[in-house]
This record gives sequence, C-alpha cells and structure tokens, in this order.
Amino acid sequence: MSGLRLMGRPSGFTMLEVALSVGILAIGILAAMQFLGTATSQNKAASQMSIAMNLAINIQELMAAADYADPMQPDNWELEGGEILGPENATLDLDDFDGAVFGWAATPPGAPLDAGWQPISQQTSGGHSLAALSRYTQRVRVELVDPKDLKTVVKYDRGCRRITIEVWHRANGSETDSLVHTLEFLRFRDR
Ligand SMILES: [Ca+2]
Ligand SMILES: [Ca+2]
Repeated sequence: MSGLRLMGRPSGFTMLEVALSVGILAIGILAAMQFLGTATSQNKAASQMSIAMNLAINIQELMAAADYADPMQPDNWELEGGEILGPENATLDLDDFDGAVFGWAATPPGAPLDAGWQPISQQTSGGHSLAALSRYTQRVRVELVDPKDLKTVVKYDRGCRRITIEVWHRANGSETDSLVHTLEFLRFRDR
C-alpha cells in the first residue's frame, strides 16, 4: 500500500555526512591558520621591538663618550668647526648629535650603526643572519631641560640635557616609517 519502504543504511557516507565533515575540517584549518597568522605577526612585532631596543642602545653607548658640551664653545649648538659626526672626532659633544639620522632615512641612506660607529645591515647570531636591519633608522634629539623639572624644556643651559633616541622602521611596500621604540636619557653637566 504505502510507497514507504524502510531501507537499510547504505554502506559508505551520505553526501550530507561528507559535506559536514568537509565543513568541520575547513573550520578547523581556518582556525589553525588564523592562530598561526596571529602568532607570526606577534613574533614579528616582538623581534622588531628587540631589534629597535638594541639599535637605540647602540646610539646611547656611542654617545657615552661625548662631552656634555664643547669645552671651548659650550653654547654652540652644533658641530664645531672642522668636526664631522663620526668616529674620527675625539671631541664630540652631546649637541653635535642633535638632529642626527643614521640608517635608512639618512642622506644618503645607509644601515643603522652599532655602538662603534659601524653600519650593521644584518642581525646575526652564531654566524647566521636573523634579520635585515637595513630598513631601520636611528634618530637623535638633544634638548635642554630644567634640572629641577626634567619634563620642562628650557632655552638656556641649566646643566641638564635630555637625549631622545627613536628607532623607526619602514615596512616592505610602505611609503612611510613607523616608530618602533624610543629611548630617553639625561646627562648632567660635570662640575
Ligand atoms: Ca657642539
Ligand atoms: Ca663638538
């Protein structure tokens, strides 16, 4: 009478089962890929940060040898006659570094510097290259601050200079640099 017929379960999978399995698999793969993507970009940011911190410290160490001010012309806010910003000068002072740019955004563009004035184009470990450093820029700013209120920039030297070192990075395909790390420190006039 009725056209209904109980059928035994066919062997193999129905289309629905196959479709469901494929769907679940796809969701799993997508989740794994997203996780990997996030992990990779976090890794990249962490490695960029550690590179930038090192590049900032390089300049801080490089400036450690500089005098607070030029002994003959302490108010001269630039390189003194005949000086150039480099290892050739034994007499560099802090303000000689104001506005200095090393690396990618320098003119002409170069590699950022290590603590001994040498350009470094690769970050290496045990002879292996870990990362290219050529797209990084170190920028230096020197300001006079009030020794009694270190946040206040002043016009005349009251015995304290604030040095700001910024490390910028130009991403592949980008037209602009982005600031990765800023290092600030103070130097007081030796008495
Ligand atoms: Ca000077
Ligand atoms: Ca000088």
